[in-house]
Amino acid sequence: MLNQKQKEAYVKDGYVILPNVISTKDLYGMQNEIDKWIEESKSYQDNYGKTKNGKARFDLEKGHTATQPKLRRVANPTDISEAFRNVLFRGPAIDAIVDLIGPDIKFHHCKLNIKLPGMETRVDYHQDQPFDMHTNDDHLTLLVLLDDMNEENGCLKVLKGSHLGPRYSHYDGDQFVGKVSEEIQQICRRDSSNIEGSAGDICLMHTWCLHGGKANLSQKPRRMLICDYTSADNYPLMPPIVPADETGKIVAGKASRNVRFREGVLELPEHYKSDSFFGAQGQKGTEKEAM
Ligand SMILES: O=C(O)CCC(=O)C(=O)O
Repeated sequence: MLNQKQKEAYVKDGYVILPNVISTKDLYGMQNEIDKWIEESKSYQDNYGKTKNGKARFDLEKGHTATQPKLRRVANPTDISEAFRNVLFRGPAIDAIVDLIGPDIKFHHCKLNIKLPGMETRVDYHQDQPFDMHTNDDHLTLLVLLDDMNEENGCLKVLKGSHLGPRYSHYDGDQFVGKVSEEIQQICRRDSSNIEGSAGDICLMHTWCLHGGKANLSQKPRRMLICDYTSADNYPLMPPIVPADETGKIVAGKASRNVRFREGVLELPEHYKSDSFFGAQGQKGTEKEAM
């Protein structure tokens, strides 16, 4: 599905944007689910809904009300929606992933990030694998744009080439904070590239790419689906922080009983207490015991 130039861009830059991959039908299916979830969130004051590890599935930004709903994250929408399973377990996005880390592909977990007008949620710069360490680096994050996305509505920003190293600590002293140090944040804020595009585009990003995003300062929503996949012979070194009902599901090719290792020393994360990683990064939500 990817041409040679697109494959080379992924190897060199650590990410590649592919336009118009998700069908209008699939896009509407997911957007309709989100509209329903936002409507439903109006009857809650605190995070709600249970996931496999007991944390809340629906994570609300501080200040959420029925008149101004601030649903900022849904953990593993594939657990509760066929519309999301349709896009993340089969179809063109999976074909594209096969081209980069295939032929055998395993689903790890997914989440939906929602930045509605008036919300303050931002994402501090981080790499993805430090949240879910694995035995090798054939591991990528699929980003599905559910709205047109640009600088104004809080697009994702990626530091080109950062997947080539170093692997940064995501600790501050003894505490796992899910982001890199302020010194590296500053470099990222200065030098990162915008991931901009239209609803239905996808971006495939290497697990060690530094990335983050500002708050939505526009009047347009910015909804983005995020999903982690690995090659089948890449094994997690710890239980997932955001476990899905189908973590480990083979979505292309076949399972492998071989484990492929890389050399090196890795720093394991701590399972944070908050319902989502925004709490670990220091952005409090509505949950009673936010970190
Ligand atoms: O929503 C964004 O802008 C970035 C998302 C992200 O990097 C994450 O949630 O890990």
